[in-house]
Amino acid sequence: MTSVATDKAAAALGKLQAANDGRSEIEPLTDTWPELDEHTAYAIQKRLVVGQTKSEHTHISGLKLGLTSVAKQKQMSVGEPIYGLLIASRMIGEGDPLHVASLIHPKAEPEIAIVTGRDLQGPGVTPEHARAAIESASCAMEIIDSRYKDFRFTLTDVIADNTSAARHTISAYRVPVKDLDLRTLGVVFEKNGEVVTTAAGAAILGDPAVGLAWLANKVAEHGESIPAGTVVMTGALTDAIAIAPGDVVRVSIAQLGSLSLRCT
Ligand code: OOG
Ligand code: MG
Repeated sequence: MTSVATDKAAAALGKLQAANDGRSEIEPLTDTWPELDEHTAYAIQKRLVVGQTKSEHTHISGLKLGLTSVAKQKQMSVGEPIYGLLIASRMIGEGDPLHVASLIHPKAEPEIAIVTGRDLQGPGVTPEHARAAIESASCAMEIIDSRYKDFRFTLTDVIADNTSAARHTISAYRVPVKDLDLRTLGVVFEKNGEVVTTAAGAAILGDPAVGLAWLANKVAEHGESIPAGTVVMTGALTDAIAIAPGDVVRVSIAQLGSLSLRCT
């Protein structure tokens, strides 16, 4: 990074942190910094999250994929996957409510979370390697909350904003994937007892294992690997839906069970 880019990155970090702390929206970084590149955006993301984990005395608890389904890529007008970092203190325990006023404009999305059982070191990780590295899968939900006004962003904006990550909840029921084909698991997403969207595991790049392989190869570009035992949220299977106090959202996934979240 040149010193000008370093200054811009520091300013961007400050803006994102303030938006997060003050629950206030900002304009996309690229409105005034169109040359923000992917590498710099991931560097900003890392610094943002490390700063947050230090100040909140917590730690990074896993990885998340984003924009891995056609539904999400279309909804957000960004045509490629991204990854972000999960923060332990942002996890909502099963059955605990989400306090909507703690966020800016939250949306809920149904996901499959996996836990790896082997180390994955890119480059060159294939979907077959990744599939063999998935130990278990669980029903999960992510609450995204872009710090950008109206969720308007480009690829690099959303990467810098830790891919809109806000809260996540993962069922404690972990199903071994040995005899499971994640592609064919049916998904039903409900709000207040009505079905809003449906999908199948294959919505994630054809197979969540393809998403995991993409992730292993992508983090390798930043000198990182995925150690055994890593929790990975594999990305929204359908469009995200806005939530408000009083809403109850529920994800049900064949073989993996279901998970509800009450919004207060
Ligand atoms: C970006 C985050 C996308 C997913 O699962 O696709 C994401 C956004 O839509 O704001 O987490
Ligand atoms: Mg997500």
